[in-house]
Amino acid sequence: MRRFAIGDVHGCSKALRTLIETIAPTPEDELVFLGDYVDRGPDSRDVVDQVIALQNRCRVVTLRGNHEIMLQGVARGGLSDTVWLANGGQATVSSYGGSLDKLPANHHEFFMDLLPYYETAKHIFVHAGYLPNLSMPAQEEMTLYWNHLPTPVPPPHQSGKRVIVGHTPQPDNRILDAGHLVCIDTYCFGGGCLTAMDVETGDMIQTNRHGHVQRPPILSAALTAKKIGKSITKFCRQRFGNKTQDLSAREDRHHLFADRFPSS
Ligand SMILES: [Mn+2]
Repeated sequence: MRRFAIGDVHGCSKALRTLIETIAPTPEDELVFLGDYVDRGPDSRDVVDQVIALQNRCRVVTLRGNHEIMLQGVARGGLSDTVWLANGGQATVSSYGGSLDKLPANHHEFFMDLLPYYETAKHIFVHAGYLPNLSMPAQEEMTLYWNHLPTPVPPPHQSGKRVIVGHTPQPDNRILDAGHLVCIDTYCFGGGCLTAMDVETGDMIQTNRHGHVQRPPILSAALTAKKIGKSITKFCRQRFGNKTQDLSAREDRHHLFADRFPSS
């Protein structure tokens, strides 16, 4: 059994489709979604459809993000939609054909059933963050859903469990890994990528909003270094090829030395 945490999808349905295909979950695997399925990206409706369909394929844990709170506040709570529409909600409304009245019943159920956090023996999964000295049931809504991670990040949670969060966008497709706290929101809708992390092995799968698999940053950095190394080697061979060989010959080295420091 593998357990993956999946960061903020934000309507990036192509990224999610490729991510799920790449994970290729079996019925024993567990996928924990950290919330913010909707808003900003192009197809929130399709994202929700995909997550619902996934429930027939493997174990799926779906957490609530602040964007689902805003959507539900508007769709069911009678709240004004002004703030939400300006914060990515317009894209969601468009994906539902121009009105939240067109939300299917199973989508309403999906949003109703989202969890505030999820705890396993070794991990806590939550959308935004935690206060270290409070048990998870005692956490406040602002902490669970809304506040970005402070700098420096909070100390370990009192349970000693590693906490996996989304919500605070991380630049350059790199997750934030403080050991006791990991943030895997890698800003998919804004040009970054969607991250899935196997919480046992640390293995990561990343896809961009066009649905392409991204190379993990460490690997691509290594490849870049290799490329640069190769081109430097090639340049040196072309420019200094023979001389380099000459220098390694003992006599010539002696000769060179003699030129620089004339004995007379
Ligand atoms: Mn969020």
